[in-house]
Amino acid sequence: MTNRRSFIKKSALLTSLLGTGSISSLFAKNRAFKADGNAIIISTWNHGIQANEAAWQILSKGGSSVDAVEAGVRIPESDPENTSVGLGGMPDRDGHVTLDACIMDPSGNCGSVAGLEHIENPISVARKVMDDTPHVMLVGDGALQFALSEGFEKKDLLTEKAKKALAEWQKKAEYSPVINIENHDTIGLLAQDEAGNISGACTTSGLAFKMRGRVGDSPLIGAGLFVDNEIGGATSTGMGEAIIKVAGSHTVVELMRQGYDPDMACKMTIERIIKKEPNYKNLQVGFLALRKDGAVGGYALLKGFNYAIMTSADNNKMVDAKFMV
Ligand code: SD4
Repeated sequence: MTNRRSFIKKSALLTSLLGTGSISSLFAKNRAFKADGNAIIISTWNHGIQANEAAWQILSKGGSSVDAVEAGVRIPESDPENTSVGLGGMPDRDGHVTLDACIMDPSGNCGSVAGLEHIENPISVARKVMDDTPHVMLVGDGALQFALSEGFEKKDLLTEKAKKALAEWQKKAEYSPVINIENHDTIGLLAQDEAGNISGACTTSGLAFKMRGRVGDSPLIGAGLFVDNEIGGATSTGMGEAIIKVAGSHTVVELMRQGYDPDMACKMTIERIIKKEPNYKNLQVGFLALRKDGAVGGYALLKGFNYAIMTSADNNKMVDAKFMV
């Protein structure tokens, strides 16, 4: 019996136990969204289009979802024009570009780095932490030391564009990290390979002009990313502090386990955030979810969140997420 069949069987059993309606009919409804084959990729924001293309290169050759998610998010990481991730990311308020990233594979293995400086592709360092150390997470100088020992090149990641933006911000230096739809574009990417296995990656430079040492949701397994290959995966973008409070991505996956479809699981997680954040109208949070049967969904707190879905070599498109407010 294939994993997919046994998953559907288990889920159907679970659903009948919970009395939440028919999960297999939900699957049937959403499956139409997928082209032939299992491979599917979803990722946050417009830069997801290029990231998906790179991930597709791996999947279309029969590669694994974990290789695909890593290859995908390396594209925006290496783009100096992209100011929220990797090279060209906005610095903290003292002028340091500090990067956060994590990766999770279908076996539940995970790797993460936080506050990593001078390395263009933190996702690949996170992958090395996962593959080559007994640990899940390395931070700051320790993460840099590890990266250098693995042969990663040390670089200055602060571009002229980011320097200018910092100088502009320093004129007032008002530290009020309210994130809105214009100024953030962390990439979270989920992929399912031809074998049906799901992995995820998430990478960011975090909030622009953040306090030195501040870490958001993106490198935290369960907050910025979570994958359970029996059920599906989820990833997030937006105000990390709000996402961490509800262990956002883990919550989305657990809601899918209970039988909610990906859109609804993301929406219900945002409802939890709203309950805990009196200031919710001034912050943006978006979730993406990919279920084991290939159904996908996304939901945001505010209008403006979009994501890229790729289901075949010639089907890679942007979708506007539904939103609460
Ligand atoms: C963070 N979630 O560090 C990230 C920010 C983000 O695009 O999504 N930026 O809180």
